[in-house]
Amino acid sequence: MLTVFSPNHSLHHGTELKDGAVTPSFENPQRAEMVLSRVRATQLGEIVSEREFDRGCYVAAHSERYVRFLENAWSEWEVTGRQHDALPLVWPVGDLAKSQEPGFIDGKLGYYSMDAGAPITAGTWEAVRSSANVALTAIEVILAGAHGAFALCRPPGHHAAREYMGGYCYLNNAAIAAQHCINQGASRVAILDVDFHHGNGTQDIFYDQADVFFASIHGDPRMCYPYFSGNQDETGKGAGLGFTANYPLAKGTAWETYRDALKTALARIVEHKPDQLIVSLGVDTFKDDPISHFLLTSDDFLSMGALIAKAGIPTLFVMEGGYMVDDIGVNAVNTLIGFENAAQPR
Ligand code: FKS
Ligand code: ZN
Repeated sequence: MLTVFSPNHSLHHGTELKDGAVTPSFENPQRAEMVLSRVRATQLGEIVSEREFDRGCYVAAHSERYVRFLENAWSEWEVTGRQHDALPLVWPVGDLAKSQEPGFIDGKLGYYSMDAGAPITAGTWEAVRSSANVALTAIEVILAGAHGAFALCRPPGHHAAREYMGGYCYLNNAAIAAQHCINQGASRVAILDVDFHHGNGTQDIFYDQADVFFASIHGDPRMCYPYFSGNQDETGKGAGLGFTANYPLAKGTAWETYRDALKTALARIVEHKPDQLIVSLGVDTFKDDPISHFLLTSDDFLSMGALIAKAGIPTLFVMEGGYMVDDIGVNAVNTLIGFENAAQPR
């Protein structure tokens, strides 16, 4: 299977608030390097760089003014004399949410975010743009006829909605790739999100669309981040009603229970008859993940890949979360190897 990777990911290395202090983010550059070296070590396949795409490909999944905010945020922050990471500290909620875009960067940061988990640094935009280009480059390989491909994206994307960032995410790489398929002529696409955290951003982007089916398996939002989305009764709205499916699972869930949810989700996906499947591949469902609460083992990821392959749909894997850095490479690549070994090449 082909892997697309960009060294530009390392331009982004942010901080987060943890236990009352500002510390280096769990979402660090080493994560992508560990996955890349495992791709090499297992000889998964060719590794290629991303190519450039039109900014219109990002605006297909996000609003124009949000993309403009991301492009300009660091320079607007820098002119205020601050050199540390730009983080929001105030958010519009309730009636305030209908407010207009503020003129000052501190206001814009809150206006375009869901939490303080997406720091903006000097290199963030370049890394974010490259990450989206990695996903777009890889989906074009699928559109050209490959049965599988791996977009080694960093930063991740599934918490980024049409008009906000959060949870380490800025542009929604999986959503941008899915909408690209539709814009290139696909009739239907499916996104399967197996990251431990609910893909609230992807859900938001496609909530009222019938052409992109979104299914997510994740920690129950009553107990787990992002807390405010991912319940079973969220199924879409308007034309998109019935085209979102959520499978919240309790903390402590291990493979047998997870596998049943995965089979159910995949059955729904097959029913949708998508031309392409995009998997938001977070491996923070691993038993030793420092910020998540499922109990999957490294071998379980092989089984996960095999089950996904059984759906028989051309599949793009897009890297999302996973914070046990020692095992992130094995777990991510096991999923891909499990898929490859079970897939029927076209
Ligand atoms: C729990 C604190 C939660 C934020 C977690 C963000 C998770 C991000 C992710 C992504 F794929 F986007 F990277 N902190 N103690 O893994 O979903
Ligand atoms: Zn996650």
